[in-house]
Amino acid sequence: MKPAIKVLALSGGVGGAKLALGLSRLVEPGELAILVNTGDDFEHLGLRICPDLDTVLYTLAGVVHPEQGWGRADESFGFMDELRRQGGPDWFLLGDRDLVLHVERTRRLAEGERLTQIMSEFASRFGVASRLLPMSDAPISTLLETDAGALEFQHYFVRLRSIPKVQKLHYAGAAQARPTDEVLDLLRSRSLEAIIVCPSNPYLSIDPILAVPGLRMALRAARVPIVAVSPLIAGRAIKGPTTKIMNELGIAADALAIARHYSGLIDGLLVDEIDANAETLRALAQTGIRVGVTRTLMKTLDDRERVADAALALAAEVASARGAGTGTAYPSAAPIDARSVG
Ligand code: FO1
Repeated sequence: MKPAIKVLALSGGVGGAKLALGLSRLVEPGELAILVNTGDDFEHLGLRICPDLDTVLYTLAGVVHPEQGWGRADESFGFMDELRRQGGPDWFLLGDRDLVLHVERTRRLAEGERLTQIMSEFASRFGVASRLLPMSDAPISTLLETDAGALEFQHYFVRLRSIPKVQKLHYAGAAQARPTDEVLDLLRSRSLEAIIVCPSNPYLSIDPILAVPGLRMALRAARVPIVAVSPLIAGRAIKGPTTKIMNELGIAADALAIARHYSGLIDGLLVDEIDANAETLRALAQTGIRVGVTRTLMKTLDDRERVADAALALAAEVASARGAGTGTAYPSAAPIDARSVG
């Protein structure tokens, strides 16, 4: 029998995958599920590419490229070299080993298999005990309206290096999509104890998940603490265009804006110690959200475990403040360097 899931993480690609790895090391094998953004997915060279799912898979399997945070560490580029020689589109790098996942996924989708089943089998072949759950089996595409026109995410992010100015975002296909039975069953299960929103881009990685009809409500209806880890440190994101997009959308890039963005969804927000000044903490306390503080930069494996530990400790605090009493996901005391406020 499969172990019961205790913790569900909501994640995009690189940053989210790092925290998911930390979480996976703090719970028993098989007790973590990761609900992954598929708004970055696209068709390229006739293949279905799912970058965030593959990034989380490679990270948990220990085969991810350590500097890039996506793709595989042990990789060759014979396919790309030949594609370039033949004049094919070479702006999106596909390593030879990585390519196998895209080819297999495309073949199996064409045969009618669901993305959830395919990713579950990839995960078990990679020896990953955690459950990888796409946010939906239906295709959803994050579209950015920019000063260079409407762009699919990978064209904006990789081909145009996030240079165009973003005016608006939408998630094409979301209205027709639905959460999978696997996700709904998990959210109804009595074993679930905490939901952690990873420090992924709120607009590009977490909002597409929340745009799947019924999913936001199902997350709240699970009645377990929901804790987000702020993706910002001193008003900057570690990687990617989070602050650039916030500025372009006219939103101040700070922890308060993240708390407001997730208002109505989260019970707790974990912020970096650099952001834990009296003024910010006072403003955050007024939102009614419980606040935890730790160093949120995740360079080493220890960092990932520390941030995961602080997020679970904050969830446990929310649960005990609610009077839920027993059975928190992480019943230990708050970690040494995680203070909590409010
Ligand atoms: N990111 C890049 O910056 N350049 C690439 O050529 C690239 C290729 C790529 C191939 C497979 C894959 O799974 C991810 C890839 N990424 C690449 C990363 C991806 O664009 C982003 O990290 C995510 O979509 C954002 O979460």
